[in-house]
Amino acid sequence: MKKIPIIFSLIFISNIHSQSIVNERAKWFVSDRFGMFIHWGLYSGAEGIWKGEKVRYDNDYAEWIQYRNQIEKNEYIGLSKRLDWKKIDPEQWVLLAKKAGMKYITITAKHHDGFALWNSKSSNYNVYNYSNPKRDIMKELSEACKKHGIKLGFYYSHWTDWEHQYSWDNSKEIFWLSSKEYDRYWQEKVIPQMKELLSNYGEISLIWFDMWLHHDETIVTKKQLIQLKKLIRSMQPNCLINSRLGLSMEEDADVDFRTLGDNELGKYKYDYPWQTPATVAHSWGYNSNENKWKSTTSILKSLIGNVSLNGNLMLNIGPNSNGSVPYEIIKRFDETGNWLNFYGKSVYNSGAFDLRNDLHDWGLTTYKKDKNGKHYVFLNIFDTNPGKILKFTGITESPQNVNLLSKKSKINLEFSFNKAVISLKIPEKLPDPYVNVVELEFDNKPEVDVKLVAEKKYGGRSLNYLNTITYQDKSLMNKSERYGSVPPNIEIKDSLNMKWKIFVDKPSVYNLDTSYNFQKKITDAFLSIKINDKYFKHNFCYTGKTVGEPNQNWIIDRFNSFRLGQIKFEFPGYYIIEMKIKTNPQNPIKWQWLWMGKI
Ligand code: FHN
Repeated sequence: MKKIPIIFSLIFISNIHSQSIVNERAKWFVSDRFGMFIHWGLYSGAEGIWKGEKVRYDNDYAEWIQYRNQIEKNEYIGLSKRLDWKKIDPEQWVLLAKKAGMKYITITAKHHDGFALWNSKSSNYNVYNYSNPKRDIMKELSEACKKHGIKLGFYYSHWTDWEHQYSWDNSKEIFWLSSKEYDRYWQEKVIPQMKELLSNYGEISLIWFDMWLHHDETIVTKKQLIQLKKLIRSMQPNCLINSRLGLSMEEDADVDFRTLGDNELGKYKYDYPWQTPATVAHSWGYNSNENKWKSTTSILKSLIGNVSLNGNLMLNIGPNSNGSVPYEIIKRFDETGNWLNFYGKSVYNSGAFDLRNDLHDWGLTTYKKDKNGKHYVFLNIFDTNPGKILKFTGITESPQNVNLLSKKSKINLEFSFNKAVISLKIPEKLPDPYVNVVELEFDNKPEVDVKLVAEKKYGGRSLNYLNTITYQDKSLMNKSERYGSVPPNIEIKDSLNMKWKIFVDKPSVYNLDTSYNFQKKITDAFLSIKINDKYFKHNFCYTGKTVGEPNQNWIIDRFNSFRLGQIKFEFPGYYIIEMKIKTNPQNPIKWQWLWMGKI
């Protein structure tokens, strides 16, 4: 796949938070942050089981049952009789979204099975023809969304369609399909159906395509995708389009937001809009065998985690054959909505702060500027036992106010500020069982020092390859291996110099330890450290091997920790730690970290 530099045509510098590459259309999207995904269709009548057999394939995606269990079309359509048309009520889905604090809904108007959930004039294979009484689910949903102030988006499976004779049905590797035939499907079904969806259901906030490969790797041509995109732009200019159209954000600056992989949470901060589609358990469509429900805390952490990197979360429900959703979902959505009612400030209209989001170990930071021009940095505390004093490193000016948010009223917190560290006095009992939020209030956007390494909960600092003063390229690191028993490390075959910056807010003494793997017994490889005028030197020692997993007969390189000495900081202030590692290609070192443990 070719990489083309990003040239964004419509650039809007948001003054709400720090996300800078957002076009006019997508302003609402980066404010709303939290949406509902709905997977519902004929497959919901099967509920993950066909003729007594569970859906085949280990991912248990119940909406794939027609394809996985090789169900003939005429039998599959019979599932429409299992759908309980008296009970199915799309308004209930909208009310659930609202209660959960979600601001938009994306529904599978047509999933891969090719069955349209509206009265489609371009294909008989639609809900109107197979419901009793005749229903247009998209009409009902769009009306309910309008009534309750929720934005509506349509999921449309454009690439894959298991119904149309000339579409891609995931088995064309065996059964040949020409580009000309595929284009027939495109012009006969995709384009006319898209016209219907964009004409008959009022304002559509987004079209969510689901081609998880770049178009180069599929039968779809760029020309077809551009045709589709132009159609949407001409019929509903405000409607957003996601990157699973098949054109990446890099290739086409006119794509509005990037969709990460299924359940793939953000790892990096992006300045353009992006979103994770996620499930509460695993399957998207209702699966009666589902049993791995994510907790409310983990849902909140996923949402906050994405917002702390400028991202959105769209969380899925799979209603069953009578349109209702399991209690497990209702419970979690109630709890999430209840949390957002009180702490939603840190999520809605908020985004990434200017410090690294993994700087602190107590949780994650989000940021916003409110309507009155006040700036808020939110400390979303995931740690349920953060201790009496919680330290925030990196802001170099004192906040005007520090409040712990709570369901009753804000609790003003005592705090002290020392150049780059804000120390907050945390009450013995925290108000929230899921995630607690402290807001730091400033009149102006606070200045930061992005180079600092923060103190861990128990007073130590872990200095590694990724938090040095100069940015280090993560791709050069060895990833963890063997189920994580070999930790991530940087391999040094010659020499490497690293520098870190810390701020010590009180006189203190630290032990210095380092962890590495080294497989030579006699060597001149060494590590040296300089802090102020003090030097530490260490000759690398043989660390050997160890058994990776008891009784499983595999052996891994050992990473051991070695004490280098002690360092005393007599005065508060900024300090630079310089480390040099020297070896040669015959004696490579896999270095992990330098630990400064407060005594
Ligand atoms: O195959 C689909 C799957 O059924 C589901 O719709 C998800 C949602 O993101 N998208 C596809 C896989 O990535």
